[in-house]
Parts: sequence; structure tokens; C-alpha cells
Amino acid sequence: MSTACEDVLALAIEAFTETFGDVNGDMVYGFAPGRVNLIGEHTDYNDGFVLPMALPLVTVVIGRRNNTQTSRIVTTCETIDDQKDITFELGSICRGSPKWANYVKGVIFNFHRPVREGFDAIIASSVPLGGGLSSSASLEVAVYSFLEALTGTNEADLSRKALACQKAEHDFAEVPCGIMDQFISTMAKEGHALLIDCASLEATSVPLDDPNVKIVIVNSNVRHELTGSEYKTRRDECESVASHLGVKSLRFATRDNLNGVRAKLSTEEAKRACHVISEIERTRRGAELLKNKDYQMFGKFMIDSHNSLRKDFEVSCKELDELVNIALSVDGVYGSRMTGGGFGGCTVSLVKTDAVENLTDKIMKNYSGNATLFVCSAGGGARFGKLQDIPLKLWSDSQLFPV
Ligand code: GAF
Repeated sequence: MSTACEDVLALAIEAFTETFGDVNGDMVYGFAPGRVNLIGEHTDYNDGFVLPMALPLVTVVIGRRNNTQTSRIVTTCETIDDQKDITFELGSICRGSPKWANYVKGVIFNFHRPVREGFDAIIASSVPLGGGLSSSASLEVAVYSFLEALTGTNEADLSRKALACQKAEHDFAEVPCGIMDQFISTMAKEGHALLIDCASLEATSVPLDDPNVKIVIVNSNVRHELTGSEYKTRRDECESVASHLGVKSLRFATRDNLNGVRAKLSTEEAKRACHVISEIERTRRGAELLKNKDYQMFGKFMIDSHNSLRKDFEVSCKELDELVNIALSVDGVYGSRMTGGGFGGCTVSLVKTDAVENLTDKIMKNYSGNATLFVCSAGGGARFGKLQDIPLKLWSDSQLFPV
């Protein structure tokens, strides 16, 4: 499927017409982007810093009220369950199958007002499922945005919107994720990355619109089964170290404190904490480097981040390591690392604009699997409104170039 935003919208409209009838003036939309994290991995649930940017890969929800108590939702997306549609009563929302519907139902349940009117809706998305580019958060935030348009009530406090979507993921999808993905999908600013302090939820924008550099994302197109269970294990290990140290989270730990309790920690716990403490520092300093266009040094931090995720946090895999190594062998690549939860998914590289072609050629020739590449710049955050007012200009300015 095409990844252009206009095509995602066209697909949603076509599916709506086929399933529920002609689109009319009552139709509303919500859309929300996926993200790539430049640095700051597995730091969000440790109250640390992250530095993501939104992608012009989006999830779109369109629909309208149907004047009943029953809601019907159909997804056009690839799913792990066969079932592509759900019908449910708003008064009795509970988790169950298909799995994708839990993200949707969780958001309806956690919406800032009770949703009383039934609706018919279609979901379409260009965010690759399970690719580490935050397909789940973009679905949650798109559904929340759609409900804002449907009910005519917007959540003025965007942090609360992001937190409600995160709660939906915790309670309904049973994934103990941090706040990074929902936050960037809600608040992203075009042409900028966001330095997010996950303890205070304060965000600082970092301009990222220099024509001399590009962000290149490579999807390894592998997903190892470990993702779900290992994510929780990592989180538990970090929390265990924090409790040995007597601090709320690893954000408030230092290498010196860590040395003091090392004898009480398992080898794994000590390694996890080393990654988190060093990654929080790399991210805080990295944002400054990026702001000052010190790409050389920022690239070095990206490489250090990857090595720390590989050796100490142990969430990389051979395909991601292979892609990073290929990228780093190309002149003009400042840095490269895995991005997202790990065990497959994508790498992100910071590349001189005139080296992009060499990089894509080399990946295509040398990677042992099938890679998908995106050269992209930072997109904006979630939006919603009447379908007839959708800002087509914005949509047609897609900055994504699938290679
Ligand atoms: C996943 C989670 F959803 C995020 O909250 C974050 O922890 C990330 O993995 C790792 O940095 O995307």
C-alpha cells in the first residue's frame, strides 16, 4: 500500500462508502502520526529523557454518528487476527478479541467524557504494524482525536490526552509502555524533534529542518517473538534496581550510587541500569548537540546508544546490528542505531543529504533480509475535525519518500 497521507485517507473513504454508505457532511476525522525516536531508548518508563520526532506515516479514523447505542468499526489494516470488524454497545466496553480492538476500546473507555452516541468508523494506516514506529500509539491517539471531533469536545490539556491513551494501552492491551509514543503523536511539531522529560512531561522543541541532513529509517522487516514478554522483564529489572537504590526511578540514580549497591544486583540488573543511566545523559546532551547542528558528535552518541542497547540492555538483534553496521560503513552517515522497543523493527540514521543515495544502495545490496527504507523529515502531531475541512494542503506536502 502507498504510504502517502492522501492515499491513506482515500482508502479510508473508499472502505467507508463500501461498508456504511456514502460519506456526507456529518463525517469527522481524527489522525495521528507514528514516530521515530532519535535517541533515549527505554528511558521513558524510567522517568528519563527521550528525543522522538513524528513521521508523515499516519493512522486515520473517519466516521459519523449512527443514532443508535451500537458502534461498528472496521479496520483496513494488516492485523494479527483475522477479524477486521467489531460491533459493540457503548455501555458495556470490555477487553477481548480481536487484539487490535482493545486499543480502540481502551481509548473509548478512557476518553475524557462518556461517549454516549453510537458511531460507524473506518481505520486506515500507513504506520507499519510492529515495526517499532509506534503503530499502537498512533491508533490510540487517532481514535481519541476522532472522538473529540465526534463529540465536539476537545481535551485542552494534551498531556492528559496522551496519558489517557497510555492508560488504554496498559489496561486494555496489557502492554506496560512508557509515555513517549502517545506524547509525541499528540504534541509533535512539524520540522522539530521533541526533547521530552518523562518525569515532568515538559517538552522542548529541537529544530530539525536542515536541508543538509536527512533522517533515514530502515525497517528490517523482522519481528522477534520476545518483544512483549522481554519489555516487561526489562521494566521490572529497572524498577528493582531503583528500589535497591531507594529512589523513585533510575532517573534519580547515578553511577556512583549504582556501584554502592552492585553486590545486591543480578548481572542483568546492573547492566540494565548502566544503559538507562548513560542513555538519559546521552539524550539530554544529544538534544543540545542537535540544536547546535553538531551532527558528528550527535552521530557518535547514536552509535554509543546502539552499543549500550545491544550489550547492556540486550534488546537488539542480529538484523538490527547488521543494518547499523552497513549504515556506518557509508561515508556521510553520522550515526545509526536501533529505534523503538527492539528485537526487530527499524533502525534510524542521521545522514548527510548527499550520502543518502549511497546508503540506500548499500542497504539494498548488502542487507541479508528485505529492507524497506524511508527518507523523512519531522511531521506534525494529531489533528481532528470535520472531514470536509481536512487540510489537504498539509496532507499533500508529504515529506516521506519510500525508496
Ligand atoms: C516502546 C514503548 F511503547 C515506549 O514507551 C518506549 O519504552 C520504547 O518502546 C523504548 O524506548 O515503543
